[in-house]
Amino acid sequence: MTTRKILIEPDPILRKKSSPLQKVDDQTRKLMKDMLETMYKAPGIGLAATQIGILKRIIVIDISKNEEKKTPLFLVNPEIIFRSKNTSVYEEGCLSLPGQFAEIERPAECHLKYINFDGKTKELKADGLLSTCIQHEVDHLNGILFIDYLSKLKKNMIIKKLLKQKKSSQRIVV
Ligand code: GNR
Ligand code: NI
Repeated sequence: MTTRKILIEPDPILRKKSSPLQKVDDQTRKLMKDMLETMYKAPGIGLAATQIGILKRIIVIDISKNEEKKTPLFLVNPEIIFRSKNTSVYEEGCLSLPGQFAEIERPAECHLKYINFDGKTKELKADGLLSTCIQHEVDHLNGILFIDYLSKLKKNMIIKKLLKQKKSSQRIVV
């Protein structure tokens, strides 16, 4: 397995819409394993292919806390087929927005249709953190970041800060 580089906002690739896959083949499975390793290493609880610069509709998630009992989810072509009217608020972070956190309100429950690691069509009912994480990741596939739900002022402040961090890190010559 190989870990990949995670793109940081502002990056135009993070704003692109990803395309669905025709099938889950060995190359897809290799990519999903690399995504999972990249996510665990970061560490994060979810990762969209968009974040490593691959514009395909693939997500990996593992919200388990226990390091020993890993429960990875591989989601190909995820489609949210139900969103609850009631909402919940979570403090969200994003590996593409390092050091930035904000409370985001989203539908509390969602139902998902997707293709699993073995290429089978499945459905999943999610609530709590898993529901939030799924919605956060599906947003990535559509070029949306959680800062898009904040006021223009807050969003622009975060983007400015990240750009500054990027420029200063680029000045360091190894
Ligand atoms: O690691 C992550 N934590 C997190 C916390 C609350 C809501 C969403 C997330 S996803 C994030 C990893 C990430 O950036 N996925 O795209
Ligand atoms: Ni994210």
